[in-house]
Amino acid sequence: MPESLKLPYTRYLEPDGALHGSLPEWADDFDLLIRLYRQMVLTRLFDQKAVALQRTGRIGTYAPTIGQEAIGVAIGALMRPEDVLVPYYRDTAAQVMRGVKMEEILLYWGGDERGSAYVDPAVGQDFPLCVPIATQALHACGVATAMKIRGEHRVAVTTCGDGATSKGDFLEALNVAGAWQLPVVFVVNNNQWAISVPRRIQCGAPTLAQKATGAGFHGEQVDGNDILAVYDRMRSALERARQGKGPVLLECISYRLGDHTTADDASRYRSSEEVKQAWQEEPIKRLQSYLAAQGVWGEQREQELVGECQGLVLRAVEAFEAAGNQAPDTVFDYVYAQWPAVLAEQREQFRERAARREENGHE
Ligand SMILES: Cc1ncc(C[n+]2csc(CCOP(=O)(O)OP(=O)(O)O)c2C)c(N)n1
Ligand SMILES: [Mg+2]
Repeated sequence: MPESLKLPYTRYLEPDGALHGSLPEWADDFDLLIRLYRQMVLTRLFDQKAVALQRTGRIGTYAPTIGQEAIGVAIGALMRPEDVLVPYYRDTAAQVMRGVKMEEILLYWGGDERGSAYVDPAVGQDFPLCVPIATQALHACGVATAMKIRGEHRVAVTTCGDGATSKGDFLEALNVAGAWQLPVVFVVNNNQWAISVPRRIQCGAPTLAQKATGAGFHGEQVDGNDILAVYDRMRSALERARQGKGPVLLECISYRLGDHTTADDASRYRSSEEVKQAWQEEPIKRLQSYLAAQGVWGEQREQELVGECQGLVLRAVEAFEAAGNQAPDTVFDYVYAQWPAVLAEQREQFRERAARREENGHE
């Protein structure tokens, strides 16, 4: 590989929690590390509950974040309230830390529009989830352009998967970000799979981070299962963008431990050995082992934490169930500020059909 394309790769913790080199100064703050650990545990417990709710028919399709908690937690911990998160569908951890309620996330995956109408003002100007792959990268550049024109010291952060980096939208976003030196951070969650397409055939480039080089700005790789590494590099990326020094692309190398979504069965296209191997690298156990070795974590604290987080998840489920169902025709409400006439007609037809179904005894 040409020297100019050799980009940094950062790891501080080995998979077993042992130190890999020396830690940056900020990592001496054990209260901070325990806060990060707590958020990863909360994210995983929420995730398990969400999958269980889908399996029992209480929400629709859900995209698990299992194995990728370090990435979302680092983003959520470091962004400032005035920054703008332009997320994709595997950003539960970051969204919750920004102020999105867990019950709102369940409402979203339950097909309820209230799941994208965040009630906590702390969420600020963050965007709702984006399902069309990579389109959010362009939205983030629009946001960052506005910030730059107004001379604000704010950053737009957008996330996507490894597969998304093959989309034209993503590459167009990188191009404009580099051309205009926008205050935007692209976080690529390289979990090795785009549904059933593995990273090795997704793209011919040795790294995804080097796509930034082609667009004229800084890219680097980080061990996405090592929250200390993600936190450190994200911190520096945000600082750089905030100071007007241009965009950054952070390729976080992780692994999708779960199915793509609850509608997928990953055992059809990847081996159980591969998944078993990936479990050895996962982020929660890694930080837990490190904290335990430092003497600041143990069984008692673990049990208390799990109990506390399970309580929070349970309360979110109760709030989700108490919200009740929205009228089915609310799907028409949020697409256009001014409705095209044809949609008004379709909504009327939809209502008539729903009323007929009800008369005939269907739900
Ligand atoms: C424009 C568009 N094309 C196709 C899809 C269907 N789709 C949903 S997720 C996905 C794979 C995305 O993989 P990746 O970017 O690696 O993210 P991951 O789900 O692995 O986090 C595809 C093709 C879509 N949502 N939008
Ligand atoms: Mg992927």
